[in-house]
Amino acid sequence: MNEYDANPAPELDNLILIIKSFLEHIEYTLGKDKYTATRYDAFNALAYAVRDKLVERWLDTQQAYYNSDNKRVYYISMEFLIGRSLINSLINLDILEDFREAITSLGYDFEEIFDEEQEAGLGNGGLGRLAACFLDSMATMSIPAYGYGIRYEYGIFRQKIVDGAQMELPDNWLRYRNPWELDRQEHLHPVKFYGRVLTTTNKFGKTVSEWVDTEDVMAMAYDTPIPGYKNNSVNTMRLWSAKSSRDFDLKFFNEGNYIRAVEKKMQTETISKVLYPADNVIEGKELRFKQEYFLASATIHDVLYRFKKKHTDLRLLPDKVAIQLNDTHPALAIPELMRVLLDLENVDWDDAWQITRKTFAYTNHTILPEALEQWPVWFFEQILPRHLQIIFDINKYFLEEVAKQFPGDNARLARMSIVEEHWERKIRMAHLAIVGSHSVNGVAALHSEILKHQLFRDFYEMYPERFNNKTNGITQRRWLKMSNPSLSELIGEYIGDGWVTDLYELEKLRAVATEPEFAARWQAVKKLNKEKLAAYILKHNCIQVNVDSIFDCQVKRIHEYKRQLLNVLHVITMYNRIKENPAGDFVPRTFIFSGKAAPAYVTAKLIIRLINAVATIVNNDPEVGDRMKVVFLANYSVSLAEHIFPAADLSEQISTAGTEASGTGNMKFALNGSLTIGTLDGANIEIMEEVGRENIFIFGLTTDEVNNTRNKGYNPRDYYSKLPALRRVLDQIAGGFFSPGAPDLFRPIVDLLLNQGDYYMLLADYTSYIACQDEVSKLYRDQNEWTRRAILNTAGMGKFSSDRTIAEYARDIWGISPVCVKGAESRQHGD
Ligand code: T68
Repeated sequence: MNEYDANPAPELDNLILIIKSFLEHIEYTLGKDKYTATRYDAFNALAYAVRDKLVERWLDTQQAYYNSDNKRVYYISMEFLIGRSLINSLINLDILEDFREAITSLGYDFEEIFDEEQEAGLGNGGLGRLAACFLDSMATMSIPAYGYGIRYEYGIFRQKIVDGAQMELPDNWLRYRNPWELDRQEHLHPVKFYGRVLTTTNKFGKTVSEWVDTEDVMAMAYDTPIPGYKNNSVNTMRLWSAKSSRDFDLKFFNEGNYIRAVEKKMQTETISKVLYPADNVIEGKELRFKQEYFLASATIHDVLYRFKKKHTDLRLLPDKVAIQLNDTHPALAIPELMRVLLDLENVDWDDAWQITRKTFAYTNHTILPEALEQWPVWFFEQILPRHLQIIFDINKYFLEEVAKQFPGDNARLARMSIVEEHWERKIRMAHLAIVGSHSVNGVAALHSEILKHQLFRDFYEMYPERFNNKTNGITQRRWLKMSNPSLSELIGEYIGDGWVTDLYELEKLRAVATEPEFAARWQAVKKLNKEKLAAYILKHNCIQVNVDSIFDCQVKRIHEYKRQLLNVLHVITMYNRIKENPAGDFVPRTFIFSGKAAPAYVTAKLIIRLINAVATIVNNDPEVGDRMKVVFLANYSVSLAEHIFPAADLSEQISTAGTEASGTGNMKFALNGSLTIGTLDGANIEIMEEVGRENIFIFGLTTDEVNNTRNKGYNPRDYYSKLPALRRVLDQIAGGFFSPGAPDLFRPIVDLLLNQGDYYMLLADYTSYIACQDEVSKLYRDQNEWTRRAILNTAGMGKFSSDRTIAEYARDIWGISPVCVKGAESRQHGD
């Protein structure tokens, strides 16, 4: 072969193919030409060109799963907080640079096109984002997995700040189009509601139940491909959308009242309209209950449909199917599987129960009482009457078991019952989930211990083998490689790219943490990222921040237990110190807050107003200058988070010990080289273990101390009397210093702390928090030492890859091994 025989420029061929695909989508998919195509059209054409690439691998993957007949896992979640998909897909398919070159050659600004993508905000916070990280990890690890959820028409609301207060706007994310999804008109399942149960005896003398006179809603599937990182695997996220049934149409439209019929049709379709916007609280609304059953039922039918393509014996189900419940929200899948097995498949109770228990596993994400689901029995009576019978039967057999193991312990029976009998009768969904699963896990070591020894203590005594821990993780593909390209490149230069699929590789950074050139470049990257965030802040908040100040960030949902208010107490303390000593030498800080409050959560919304009110006073005080700025970034979302983490110096993880199940933002910050100031709560403890006690700022009461202090009788007023600096801050808030036009505006906040018991113990932790913040400032003066510790933080993040978490789920809970997918080359060669 001579040089003329070889393809002269395969790269060029490739570019031409990309350009061709892009232009064809502009013309044939979107019906535009170069004169009429907008930037948004360019985004869509690009997304379709990428989707074409995904689809080829997707089909191969699904075929490989079918052929291998390995066990599969179904991750059912009411939330998937996916964020944007374009860059992530380009990275995972390893075609980012080719596409960048091709699209840039057409005269487009690649970054501007990315920014056109609407993000899929189908989640509230940690729980929904965890589900999205898990999808990425499962695909990357070639695990035969499916994410099942709801295709909400409206995702998490968009937050605007108007006069310092949160305003909610609808997130109509599907208004234009969603280029990533494929509608599967053929995958329709009827989901039944209401009706009554007919009980008869069949010819063998067996009691049979039939759920009749139901109102059916159709669940229609929309599939989104989830690519693994450079491995040819593409998994599926299947989201259900509610459509009224044809039967429904016939019944109501034939009645002749056309408008009324259309109205009713719209009503049934509201099931998948909107995501409930509360994080860590449950609003006991009927629509939410219906959403949960809608997801559970459609998914169970789909799972069984797929299982039956290959198998007939339902007793094999647990060998072929694992179902992971993302909190109790989809736990109605347990009685639904029982119902299908008992009533439709004629399986007897004992077998059905064995199958069900071996198939399900439950993850708990919170111990806050207001977030534990309990549905009124009368909801079931009206909406799911057959499920109520089944749950009562499950409970009956379960309590018999309890009574056998703990004879005469009636208090225990009442505590453990799936049915709460006090006041209004309710079904305790967590108890149902524990009893109906073979595995119950918490999401960080401390949290899992609290489950075993406090929240679910009785259950742990009875079923110790069911309880286990799976410390959360995050995907480094999105939270480092994609969102922090400069740092990724720097790391790559020194230790290679192994960390992208094996995060423990970051340990190699320890060896270069003090190498001057590496450290200097590390600092330069951080500065660059801070400059980018500063530009964002200037554009959106009209605040000029000092990029040499500490970027001190607390970004997460606004919740009392997360204690944004404690952070505000520090902000005001620092402000007062500057005012008392204007010529003092202060280490400058930029306090960055971002996060949404549930629309009905009055205190959380007031905290947002307080942050903005404090910002107004501090930022406009000439005496303060650029030593201190307070910024509230509106509309916290996955895309905004991707800007913030790379630019942060300090990560605020300051929840009351024992309240934050894990936290995952803590991991994203540390991965991007921020130092953490935190309590011994959730995964902070494990972060401390991994990065070293000397490389993290720990303060505050421990979980035991919190409990003891509470039991002894905590009096927040003691702190108010004892601590003049704290007293001054609280008096300023209560007295209208930050709300000159409305002096009583923030009084309720101080009232919570001083007169209503300060449930989350901010005042008890104030002194140690402020002292710890002083340590932070002191260290920041020593940039070399700060940088060394920042590098050691990144280096210690290996454990917090969601790949590790998923490997543990797969091994300990699911019993699933990977199914590798051959690449396109081998497909062409037919092997
Ligand atoms: C979070 N929970 C935990 N709940 O708060 C956090 N709740 O510590 C943990 O890291 C994360 O889960 C992942 O495990 C939530 O995010 C919710 O969003 C939620 C939504 C609806 C109802 C109740």
